[in-house]
Amino acid sequence: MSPSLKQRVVERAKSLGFDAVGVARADEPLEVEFERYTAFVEGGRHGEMEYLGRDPEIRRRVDTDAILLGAKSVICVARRYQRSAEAEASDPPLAKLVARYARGHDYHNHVRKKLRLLAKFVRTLGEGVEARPLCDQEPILERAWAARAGLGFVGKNGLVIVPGQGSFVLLGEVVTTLDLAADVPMAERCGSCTRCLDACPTSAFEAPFVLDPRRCISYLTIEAPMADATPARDAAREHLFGCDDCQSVCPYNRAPVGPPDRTKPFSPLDVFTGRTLDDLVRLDEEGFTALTVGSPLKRAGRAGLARSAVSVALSRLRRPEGVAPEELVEAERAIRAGLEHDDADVVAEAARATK
Ligand code: B12
Ligand code: SF4
Ligand code: SF4
Repeated sequence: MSPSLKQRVVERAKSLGFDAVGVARADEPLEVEFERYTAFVEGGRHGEMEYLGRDPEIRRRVDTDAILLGAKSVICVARRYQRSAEAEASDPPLAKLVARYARGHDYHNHVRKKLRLLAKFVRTLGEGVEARPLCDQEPILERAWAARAGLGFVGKNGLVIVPGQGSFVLLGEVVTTLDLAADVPMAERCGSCTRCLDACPTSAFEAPFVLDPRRCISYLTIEAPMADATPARDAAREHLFGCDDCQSVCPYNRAPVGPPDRTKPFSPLDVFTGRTLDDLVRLDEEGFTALTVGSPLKRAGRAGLARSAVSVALSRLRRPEGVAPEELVEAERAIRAGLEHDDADVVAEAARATK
């Protein structure tokens, strides 16, 4: 164990643009966190996200050859993406219907590129040192490792909150055979606050810390846009892709934001400018590919994005209080486009407007 090696890792991570760094021991399996995961899957909460039920053992430990045999440390990093309120206020209206992390370029590419560079650096720190970068895709419990690495604490909304930075951060890891001094986990700091639980439009929290994704707008607009969940969809309102409501209200997200160039990759892509809901519903395959190239929105699929656009339109027409007249006109156009869509689920969603 060498604190100086760790210091070099932390400095390199920071110089690559990560906002927080922490280290957890990789050779101690997750225990209580793994039990929570098991309960989650046994309760069927993963819904259509079948991948979450696979490879449970990897979710318990990362020091086998499934991730990295002989791993000693998990270097956990966070990349903040919160932009200033002023910058967000001038986002195109369509972009404002998209979760903050997804308005710009697909963050996976950005964060993975930096993680690869960090792993490359870690390999230079000792003879035969191995290091593997991970981000989002691998079957590991990233929030549990980040919390163990003292990067932040898990809030009642389930998000890792980094004190001084907030929860609008993306997580990544470098798992390595290098033996680094581990950090100490942080105590939870929510206290008696329940703002996130109260703000959730679809009551997706079963209890503090425990989310049922099948009611979460993020799941219903990104992972399973064709899932049958009418009550939750009706409650979703102005959410086209993802949801930030349980983070927007969190007092930890009032921390001052950094200079705009730090969050440039998360500024809305040009494709949002001048586009409306009905434009999304009318996209053909070619148009969808052009719109979503390099964008996280691709994950919803063409019909999925159209269905969510129709759902937003439907909620505007059903509850027009506070909706601007031009937004109602836009909603009517989106419903008409939905009724002519080539996907039966999109047509069925639009047809609800006529009932
Ligand atoms: C599948 C997935 C989803 C699913 C399901 C989420 C879920 N809760 O399971 C859906 C689509 C709903 C989703 C939504 C979002 N996601 Co997501 N998602 C993932 C993914 C790929 C896997 C998560 C997973 O394994 N779930 C299974 C459950 C059991 O594990 P878990 O979510 O870590 O759950 C923990 C809690 O249940 C907690 N817990 C349960 N009971 C208790 C009790 C106590 C006392 C405590 C302390 C903790 C606790 O412990 C569990 C294990 O640590 C991860 C990446 C990864 N590989 O980890 C990203 C990830 C979690 N998502 C992320 C993001 C950004 C989001 C959204 C904000 C996106 C958006 N704006 O729409 C929302 C947030 C919703 C929310 N409130 O959690 C980030 C979170 C960053 C952060 N700061 O925490 C991650 C880490 C991706 C990344 N690399 O940055 N996501
Ligand atoms: S992301 Fe939205 S729907 Fe999901 S738990 Fe948070 S507030 Fe609820
Ligand atoms: S809103 Fe309150 S309860 Fe929810 S995560 Fe933030 S501090 Fe914790």
